[in-house]
Amino acid sequence: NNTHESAVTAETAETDYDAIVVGAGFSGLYLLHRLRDEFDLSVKVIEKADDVGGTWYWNRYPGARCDSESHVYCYSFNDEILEEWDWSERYPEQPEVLEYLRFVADHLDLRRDIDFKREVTSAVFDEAGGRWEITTDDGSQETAQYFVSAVGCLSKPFIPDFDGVDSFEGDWYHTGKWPHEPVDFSGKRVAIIGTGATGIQVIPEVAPEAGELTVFQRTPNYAVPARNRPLDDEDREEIKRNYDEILEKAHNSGFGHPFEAAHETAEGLSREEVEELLQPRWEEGGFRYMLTFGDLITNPETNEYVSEFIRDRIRETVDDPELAEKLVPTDHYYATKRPPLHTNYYETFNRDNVDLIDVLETPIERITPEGVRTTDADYEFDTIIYATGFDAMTGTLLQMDIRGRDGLTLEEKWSDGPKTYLGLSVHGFPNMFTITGPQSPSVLSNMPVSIEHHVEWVSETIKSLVDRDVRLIEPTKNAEDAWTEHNRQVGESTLYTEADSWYMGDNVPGKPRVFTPYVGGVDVYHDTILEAAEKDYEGFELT
Ligand code: FAD
Ligand code: N01
Repeated sequence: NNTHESAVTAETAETDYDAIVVGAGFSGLYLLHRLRDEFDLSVKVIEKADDVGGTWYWNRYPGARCDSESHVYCYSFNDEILEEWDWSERYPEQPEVLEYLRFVADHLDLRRDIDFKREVTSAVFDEAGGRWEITTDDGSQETAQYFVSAVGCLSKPFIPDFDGVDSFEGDWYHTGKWPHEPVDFSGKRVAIIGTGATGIQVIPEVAPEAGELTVFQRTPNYAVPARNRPLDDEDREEIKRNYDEILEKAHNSGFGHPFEAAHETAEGLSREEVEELLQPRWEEGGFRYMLTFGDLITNPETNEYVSEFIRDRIRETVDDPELAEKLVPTDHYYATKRPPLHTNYYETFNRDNVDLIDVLETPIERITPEGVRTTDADYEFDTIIYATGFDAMTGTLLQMDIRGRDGLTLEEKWSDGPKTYLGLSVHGFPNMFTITGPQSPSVLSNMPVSIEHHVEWVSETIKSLVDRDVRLIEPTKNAEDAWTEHNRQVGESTLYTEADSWYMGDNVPGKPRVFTPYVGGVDVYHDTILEAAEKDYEGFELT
């Protein structure tokens, strides 16, 4: 038996709260409601921003918009909220999602238990007291029996370590920490570095306003048309009439969207037959295209067909054939890096004021006071936009100094990559839970669905343990090892591990190369965590 002998036999020491939650985005808001209003527990949420919203508070760049469809990019737990809130577009823009989360916070009277403008700097497990001590940037400390991280998977902006970033004399921004005031690009010489989901949204918005726009691309990306459109009353009524069914489908699907793959495989079909199946999905737009075939991420033959269809559309759209070839991805399978949706992305490269620099051919050497130096030339800019992504999935968690039993830091524990049980808990860190933690479906799903599954599981667990006077819950090392191994095996049975991506930690130099999200499917995963709870927390030690 590998389980840890609890050194603590005394009663749990007094605590300020039953639970302290870090973060007031989708996850933290719902946790607060569940723990406080459903289960009558004492909770404090600590949030470093000055408002709720998380992702939608920070990512205010032009063009920031959801890729999930609005009617499922929301909470499903409250009928009043579902009934009262009306979405204006198929994919909501950042201000609308932020407004929605503000509406939820007001509707459920959440703000009174959130401390804004406080950043958690450390969380230390006090073994003798069987409680967590949480310290914030103002030097104050509070204690709780449970410590729940709701800090998000994409909340630590990443800027490459170019020499001279701070020497740039113009204005510069990271998309994930965008100012609250509008940024004026009119007539300016603007650089955008990065062509991930963010770059692909911001580039078409900045191009018409800027004097000149230069895009620095390292890896060409496959983008599928979003085909956004306004929703009218008829659309909304239709959705609301069928809401129970739609949400039920989303919650029981592989990706948290209310649709599944239309066809099993493209293997054995002719190119013409495949194209006939892809074309209507392409016309519909959005993630439905990705789910034309069920074996997209396990079968290279299927994937090649689906990838080639996108490549052909890029070649059709971009007027200059040489430029088109630079935009055509060939180094990775479609969807093995997060697949973006676009509105006029490829079309933007037909504009006279837009240039593309291939930084694989001519890498960026440094940022200069005037602009960007590549191995080929010096470019001068008034503004640089870093659309260079995030230290994803583990970055924000590890930014807090989290210490478990025997003073072990989470950073030490995860030095070879994250190890968890069910993506929710870590051996050596009793009474700690991670919403959308590594090794859970999280970023491979429509996230509000995965967030609801986690929040419901964690809040019900805490409630049941408090009622039963259980002091500590901690996964066993065996259970953690087995989950980590399972996670690795499922990841390696797909094409994901062949691409350089932030799913694998490749974007941050020095990060261990491990496939981090769980790819077994939202539905399968949800059944797994429910079953563990039903079997009186199988894989956990309760003391
Ligand atoms: P977050 O929204 O990231 O909230 C975490 C909060 O924790 C933040 O407010 C942060 O300030 C706070 N915090 C972090 N560390 C600390 C600390 N130490 N102390 C105090 N506070 C702290 N997902 C989809 O499913 N569909 C989409 O279409 C989609 N679009 C996206 C678009 C963009 C631009 C980005 C960046 C992400 C997108 N996502 C999308 C993912 C998105 O992050 C999730 O859907 C969801 O918003 C995450 O909610 P969360 O509450 O878990 O985390
Ligand atoms: O970040 P990314 P993102 N030199 O890491 C490039 C969610 N999201 O902010 O591909 C030059 O994907 C890097 O190049 P390469 C979504 O989950 C959702 O765009 O590594 N370039 C890449 O092009 C998404 O996946 C939505 O070669 C460098 C770019 O910067 C996640 O957030 C919208 C570089 C970073 O792309 C992150 O997306 C937006 C360097 N040194 C975001 N380092 C929607 O749902 C990095 N790059 C709509």
